[in-house]
Amino acid sequence: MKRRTALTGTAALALAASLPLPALAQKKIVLGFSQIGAESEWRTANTESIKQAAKDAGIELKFADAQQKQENQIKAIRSFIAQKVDVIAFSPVVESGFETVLREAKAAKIPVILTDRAVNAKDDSLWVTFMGSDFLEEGRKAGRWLLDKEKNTKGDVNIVELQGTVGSAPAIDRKKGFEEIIKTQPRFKIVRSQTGDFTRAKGKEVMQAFLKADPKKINVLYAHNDDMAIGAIQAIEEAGLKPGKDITIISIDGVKGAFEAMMAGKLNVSVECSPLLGPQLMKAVQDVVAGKPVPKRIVTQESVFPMETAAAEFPKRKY
Ligand code: GYE
Repeated sequence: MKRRTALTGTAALALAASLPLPALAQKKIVLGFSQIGAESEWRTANTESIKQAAKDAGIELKFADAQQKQENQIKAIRSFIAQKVDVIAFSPVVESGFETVLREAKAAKIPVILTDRAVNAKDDSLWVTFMGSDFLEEGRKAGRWLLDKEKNTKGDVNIVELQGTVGSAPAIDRKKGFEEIIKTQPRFKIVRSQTGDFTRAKGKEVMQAFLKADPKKINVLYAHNDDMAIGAIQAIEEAGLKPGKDITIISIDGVKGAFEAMMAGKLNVSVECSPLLGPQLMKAVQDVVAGKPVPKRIVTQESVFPMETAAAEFPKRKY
């Protein structure tokens, strides 16, 4: 017993001696992060992941919530530049209009990391890396699931679409990817398409309007995220219809709320989009500060969860 303790003590001393002193004395990395807002369950999980990962990595996080407004994000980025943070990261609410402020960060020699959503600026030297999902592929997965589900049916399939925030990368690409697949079979028709801004409240409101306009014709709802689908489910029930049966519902994210809806038989499928970007963001921040190379694009790996798999998957879900 005694001998073991002694050995452990020696080992501990040796370990302490081998630690490079400058590493202990190094100052904390400061990361400025501009978050979009708190519009969805996805976003809340993303914020938690980033805050927790910063804590775990010993990185000082300056967190700013833009409340879904681009002007607030631009202000936050300018303030991070003024504070001379080590790295700036942000999730751009929309794709366009960030060049000027990105150039300001570059001029101040502060590296920028894009997380979750992309920008459409031509000059890709304005950011070090972009980490997040492949939204185009998510849209395709949604489309493929629907084509497969309807493979033995005949006649028109009328689809209504709830789009995400206008001008945002996920809204643009999830629409494009879905359309790319369904247009291979002309009987699949998007009869109405409108933004629900990624929120439950807006999803419900727009679905109510869709139902009023065409009460009998809607076969499928394609929602760009789970929250809008959940809002729409309420509207469908209030209209006296059965969500998941009278109207097939497809959405994206795979948050817990979607799993609950699937287990209740009200949502048919959710295409996974992981918000747990915190750990890989902190790793990239550390690498960038250490001058190590980071890949220009880091893609999140994701699955598709049909209703039938929900009960088995639910206990494993982390967001
Ligand atoms: O799907 C949605 C959120 O940018 C991937 O934003 C994200 C999307 C996510 O509000 O729920």
